Amino acid sequence: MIKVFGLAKTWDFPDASPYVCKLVMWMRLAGLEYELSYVPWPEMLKRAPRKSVPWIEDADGTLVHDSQRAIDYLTQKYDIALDWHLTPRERAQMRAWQRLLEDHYYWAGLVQMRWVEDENWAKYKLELAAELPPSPEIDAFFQEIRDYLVGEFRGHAVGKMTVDEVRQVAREDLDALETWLGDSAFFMGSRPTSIDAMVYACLLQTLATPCTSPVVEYARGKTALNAYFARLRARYWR
Ligand SMILES: N[C@@H](CCC(=O)N[C@@H](CS)C(=O)NCC(=O)O)C(=O)O
Repeated sequence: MIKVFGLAKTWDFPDASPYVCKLVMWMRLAGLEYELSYVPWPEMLKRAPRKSVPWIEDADGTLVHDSQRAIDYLTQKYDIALDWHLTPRERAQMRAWQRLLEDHYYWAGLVQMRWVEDENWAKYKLELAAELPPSPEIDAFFQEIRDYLVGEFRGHAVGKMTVDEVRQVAREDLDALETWLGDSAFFMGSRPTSIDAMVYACLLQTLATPCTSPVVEYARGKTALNAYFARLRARYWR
């Protein structure tokens, strides 16, 4: 059995991290059996090979860190055919969408909302710390993690913008996703491919969040994205 390691079940998400949600959705798309285990903060920092989630442990003990490296490894090892039909140009498009979602939307759409905005951070922290005994040490630890994440956000290009500017670029990402998807059943056409895993993870953490944000409201108004999300959820998640 392949083991996937994440942080914590959060709200209606299999994990707090969209990268873990991506990996478990990919395992479902690929038809691979897996077991999801949680290694919450602060334990995660000691156990994760690169101090971040996800990582996997294959049946033979091989450890692979990073959602995409894990997907590439599993695709090769288990001969996964999800993307076989794609042309080199389509693979290049898929790579560009992956980068938009992971290196831009993650920060603009999700990190600002959950880690930077005070009201949403209060909700998120309660969820992240739900399994831990409340104590001043735990509070101090989460303050440290928040400072670290907000520092990373500020060091990233979008973190130099105002709150409203960041929301605007997140909305632009959603516009691009909606336009690209159009009336396709899946993100690259009529069949599921690897990129559906990250599109699904980002939509899950945007549409199904209890956080309040104009970006969430905007996403909930996107017809094609909502229909796509509901379709994937019904087919692969329930
Ligand atoms: N490129 C990595 C990104 C992983 C990542 O940023 N994980 C976050 C959670 S969403 C994390 O573990 N952050 C902890 C940290 O940066 O200390 C992947 O695809 O796995």
